[in-house]
Amino acid sequence: MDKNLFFILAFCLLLHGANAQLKIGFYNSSCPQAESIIERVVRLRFRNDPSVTPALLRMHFHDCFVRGCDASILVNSTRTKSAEKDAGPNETVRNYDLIDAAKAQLEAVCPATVSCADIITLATRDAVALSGGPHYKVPTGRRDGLVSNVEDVNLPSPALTVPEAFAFFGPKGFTLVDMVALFGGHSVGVSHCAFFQDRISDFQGTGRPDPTMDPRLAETLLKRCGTQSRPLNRDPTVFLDQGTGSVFDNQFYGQIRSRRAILKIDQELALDPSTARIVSIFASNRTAFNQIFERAMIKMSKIQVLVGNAGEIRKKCSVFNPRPKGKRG
Ligand code: HEM
Ligand SMILES: *[C@@H]1O[C@H](CO)[C@@H](O)[C@H](O)[C@H]1NC(C)=O
Ligand SMILES: *[C@@H]1O[C@H](CO)[C@@H](O)[C@H](O)[C@H]1NC(C)=O
Ligand SMILES: *[C@@H]1O[C@H](CO)[C@@H](O)[C@H](O)[C@H]1NC(C)=O
Ligand SMILES: CC(=O)N[C@H]1CO[C@H](CO)[C@@H](O)[C@@H]1O
Repeated sequence: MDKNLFFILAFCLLLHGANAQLKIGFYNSSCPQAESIIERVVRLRFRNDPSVTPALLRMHFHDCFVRGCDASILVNSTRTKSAEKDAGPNETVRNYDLIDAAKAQLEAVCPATVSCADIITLATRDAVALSGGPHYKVPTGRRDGLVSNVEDVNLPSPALTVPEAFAFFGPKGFTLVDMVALFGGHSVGVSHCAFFQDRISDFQGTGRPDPTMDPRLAETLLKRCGTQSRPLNRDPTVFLDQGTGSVFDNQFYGQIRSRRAILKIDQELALDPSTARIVSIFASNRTAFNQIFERAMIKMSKIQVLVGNAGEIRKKCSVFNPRPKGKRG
């Protein structure tokens, strides 16, 4: 190849590469209303149902930790192919319809422009602020993935130890401090009894509750959930933050310091020597928690993102765009 042509080509690739990244206000000119349309959809929903915040936070986490933040969690399974939605941990992820509603409004104003991955990211950011959490500027420009496999879902179990949990977070670029801040997501929302039932009665075959749990809490939960061998019929839910379960604040950390965590992993954060001090700082300093949480959420929103011409901009978030030719993974 001609040497000059080579350099011109290389330079173009470089420019293109430099362009292809997430930016604050990526839709400023292509769809100036994008962020305000999403904010409005979330605000109207929040008014009737403040649990939209935990629903979106968990959806965002489950999306980003499986194949990156590419909206692969939104894709419906088909007759021949089970998507991420069908994995056990996604059973209780909700509010897919809110993403679809925002997408429909965006398609009407700026067709084929705003990705479903960005809708999840922005909607989560807005919901957190509505629940009392920090409002952060999050970069956009994510593209939607072309693959969603049920077998790819490998999310951590709530019975993990802190080192085991960090084995999930560390390789994705998070520090221990980031990880503890991300668990602050559990400041809002609920858990079904099934995820902690083993802690409240016959813990590890001892015939007694988990000794790391406040006995009064174990008693309350036992009344609500039933025992492990005789759980109550409909798997009920309890707030993960026993202080202010629907407000996004730092009280979750105070609760877990008082042995009032619902999930085993949440309790471990307060007990493990590697994280106890971080928990105590977050418990006493809401500003510090908010700052680190923001930073960690922005980091999470950048995991393995598709940018530039990679992936696609889905027209409907629950189905891949039709492809006349070729295959999908
Ligand atoms: C090792 C990491 C984690 C584990 C094992 C874990 C586990 C769980 C479990 C078992 C539930 C209860 C689900 C249910 O019963 O429906 C839950 C709920 C929740 N998780 Fe996590 N989680 C982790 C990390 C995170 C992170 C990083 C976030 C977000 C930043 C998050 C946000 C939430 C929220 C908001 C809920 C409440 C959902 C609702 O009310 O619908 N979790 N988590
Ligand atoms: C979009 O506008 C905001 C606010 O004026 C600005 O901070 C941001 O840098 C802009 N982004 C782009 C990509 O133009
Ligand atoms: C709380 O954290 C903020 C932000 O990190 C810091 O500037 C402030 O000094 C801390 N406050 C106290 C009382 O430690
Ligand atoms: C995907 O599944 C949901 C829930 O079953 C449904 O409401 C939605 O219409 C489906 N999407 C498409 C494009 O068929
Ligand atoms: C919304 C959704 O598709 N949830 C599915 C998650 O996976 C379970 C099976 O593990 C299905 O029963 C749910 O329907």
